Amino acid sequence: MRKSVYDQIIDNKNQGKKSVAVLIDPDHHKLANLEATLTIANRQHVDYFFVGGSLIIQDRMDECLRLIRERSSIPAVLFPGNCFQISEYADALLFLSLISGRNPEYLIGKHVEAAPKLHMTSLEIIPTGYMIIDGQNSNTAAYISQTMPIPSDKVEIAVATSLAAELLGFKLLYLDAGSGAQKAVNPEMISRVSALIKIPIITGGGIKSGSQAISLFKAGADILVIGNAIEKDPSLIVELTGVAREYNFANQKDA
Ligand code: 1GP
Repeated sequence: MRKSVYDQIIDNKNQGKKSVAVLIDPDHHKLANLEATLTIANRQHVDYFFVGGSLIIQDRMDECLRLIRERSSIPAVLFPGNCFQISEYADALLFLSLISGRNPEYLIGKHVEAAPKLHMTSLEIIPTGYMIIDGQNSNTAAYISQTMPIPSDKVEIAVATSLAAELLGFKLLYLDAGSGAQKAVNPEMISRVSALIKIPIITGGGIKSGSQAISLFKAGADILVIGNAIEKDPSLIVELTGVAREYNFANQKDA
């Protein structure tokens, strides 16, 4: 039997293994493009697909996930922008609480609305502390949630928020500069957070190159999420997974 997604993430963290997740926004992907991305992702052994978007307008979530299931054995993890983005065709769901903000709807309100439906699914639910970090351009998630991102130079706020998330029992932390961010999360912020917390760290938003990926891995990020740059050029998957493999080869320890 396949390990749960979270057990896999923890095993990887214990072994010092870094991972790459390809973000699929069902609104952005035409199915033909998605097939091309899946082919490269399979060949390059991408670790996860994250599926979701801050504002999905067309209802193509199930269609996308069915295609992923049909063509790939890579786990599909829902990264929902709202409580309608729930699908049985995924393996797991990041149950996101927007802890960088102070909007009760995104801290607990939407969760109460989604919980009865989630309870009836077989999805693996992973409670995740989600932080929006300023990525130097407008951020759809911040706009929709009516919250303010953490400024990118306020490392101490990100550290304190991360510590609170771990103490509250969140199982993952996600520091997100936002889809299409001009500036990815500062490696210095990741490094200060990862020095103090034990739960795995996901980061994404604005990652476009292997060199950025290396700095974020070195700083302590466990999973990098890349969406826009791969939508524009799916062959970037080769570079990013190559960087992760090299890093893992040089740094991996026994569990
Ligand atoms: C956004 O972290 C993800 O929530 C990915 O961002 O599309 O900029 O890679 P990009």
